[in-house]
Amino acid sequence: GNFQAGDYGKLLKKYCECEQQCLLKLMEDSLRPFVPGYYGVVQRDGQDYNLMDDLLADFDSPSIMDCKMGSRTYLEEELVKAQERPRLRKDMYEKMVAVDPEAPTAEEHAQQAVLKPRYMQWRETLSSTATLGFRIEGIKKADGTCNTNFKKTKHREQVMQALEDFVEGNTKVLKSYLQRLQELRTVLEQSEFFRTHEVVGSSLLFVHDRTEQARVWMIDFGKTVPLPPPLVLDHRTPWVEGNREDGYLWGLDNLIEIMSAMMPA
Ligand code: 4IP
Ligand code: MN
Repeated sequence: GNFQAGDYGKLLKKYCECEQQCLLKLMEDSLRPFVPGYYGVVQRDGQDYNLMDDLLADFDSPSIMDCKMGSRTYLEEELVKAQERPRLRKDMYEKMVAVDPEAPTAEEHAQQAVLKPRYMQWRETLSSTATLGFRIEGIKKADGTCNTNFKKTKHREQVMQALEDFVEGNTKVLKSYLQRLQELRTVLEQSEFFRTHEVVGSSLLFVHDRTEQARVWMIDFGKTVPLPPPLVLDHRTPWVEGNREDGYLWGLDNLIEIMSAMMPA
């Protein structure tokens, strides 16, 4: 897999230069409290890893949720690649058919393959990514039960139901999450890093436990890339090819709105 156990409280994640560059910059940015601490590159059995904080270390049987943020989950360069040298993806065709045998077009059925942007866009419209600017990727509860079956969790009510199930009706936990998301939004709106990067495929990691400690961090920066200066993003303007917008803050606005609506009056 992508991870290997580090020393206590630390985590080794398979080296990715893009992620390293982001983590290095984030250590100097106002977003630092919202990302795992980064400690450089280490080697194990000839493989390089980024060493970072294990965000779960301080929790006792944590409940965990991964929300992938943004209205677009692939980099614009994937579109260019798919045009210039199209690569037929059998694996993505198979993942598509497994969810919905009707989803591929006649041509895609004939070639038993799809292009990556087509697959990614299909996933975006099947889930809440396209309509809400975020999607739930997975939830692991304190009792160990895991649910990654959110591919078709699309509508506001479905998302709310999944969030409801995640916090198990605990208003204190919900309130802590909401506060943390509001703080994060304020910091994002002022962050130099955020203004100058396209943030794609990055997740918010939600963690709470029965002590009702609840935190949120930004994770996964493998597709977070610097913009060519002087280009900056507001992360709310709708994406059109070339503008590089990622819909991250639009998604966060929607997530905050949905969680607020879950709070008792
Ligand atoms: C995955 O699809 C995710 O979108 C991955 O994105 C993506 O990786 C994979 O592309 C794609 O197959 P499912 O989640 O539907 O399985 P992420 O890493 O953000 O979760 P990258 O990062 O490469 O776009 P391929 O090309 O790695 O298979
Ligand atoms: Mn992720």
